[in-house]
Amino acid sequence: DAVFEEISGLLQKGKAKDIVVAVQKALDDGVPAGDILEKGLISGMGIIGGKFKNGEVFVPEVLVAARAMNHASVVLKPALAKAGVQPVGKAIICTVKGDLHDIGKNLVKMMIEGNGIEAVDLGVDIAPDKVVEAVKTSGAKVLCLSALLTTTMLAQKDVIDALKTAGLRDKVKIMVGGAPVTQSYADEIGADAYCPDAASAAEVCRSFY
Ligand code: B1M
Repeated sequence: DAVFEEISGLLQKGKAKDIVVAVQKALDDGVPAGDILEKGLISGMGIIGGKFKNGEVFVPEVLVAARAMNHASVVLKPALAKAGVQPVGKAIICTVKGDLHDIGKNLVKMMIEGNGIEAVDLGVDIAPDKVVEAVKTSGAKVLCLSALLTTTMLAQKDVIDALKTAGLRDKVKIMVGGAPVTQSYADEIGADAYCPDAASAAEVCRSFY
């Protein structure tokens, strides 16, 4: 589809201003927000990821693409959110210690908010003790942990262990996600759920309320 190819191309080139215009136009033309996200933005970011891996592009190109992604997401947010949903509760979300990737986390945040859950976003590179503190004080029933590196996915386990040590493991349902994470890894570290994408994360999160 030409519209998705255009959006994917603008993302790969990191054209933040142009992509905002293109995404808004697609929405105005009635293209579903979920399709713009999956077939345009996430698909474009996947292409950049492949080129990054092969050494065809470098960190600066990936950063401008990430910036374009964040700009485009802001335009999509109202369309992804279900109109007039009242918050039913809170969920904590963060990217784990050592990891700075925040695009997936931000998408999950947008989608859970769209499903009527208030997101307590701790940010990126969050140490286990910060998460423990948030579980203690926020009153959130769900905790979402994002990790994009094979090295930092191990920090998801550190968070679960820290919560056990603090006697708070049963206070929250723990959901894990991010590109290297799998169902079997989630089972191994004792998470309550693994979510491969933001849409399923929102569904699963909602099911805990
Ligand atoms: Co990085 N990076 N990066 N990077 N980067 C990857 C992850 C990599 C796979 C690229 C590659 O080599 N092909 C590779 C990891 C290799 C590995 O560990 N096996 C990698 C590397 C190596 C690195 C650095 C080490 C590079 C370096 O400096 N030499 C460095 C590490 C920095 C750090 O974190 N300490 C680094 C840096 C960066 C940038 C800063 C340049 C930038 C991040 C900018 C930002 O986030 N603000 C960046 C980017 C953009 C990527 C790629 C290209 C794209 C990631 C992304 O945003 N995808 C990525 C390659 C790739 O994934 N193909 C790559 C789009 C996003 C929507 O998908 O995050 O998977 P994703 O989220 C999905 C699902 O996973 C799920 O839902 C989302 C939407 O459907 N999900 C969850 C995510 N979190 C969830 C949490 C949940 C549930 C679902 O909770 C319940």
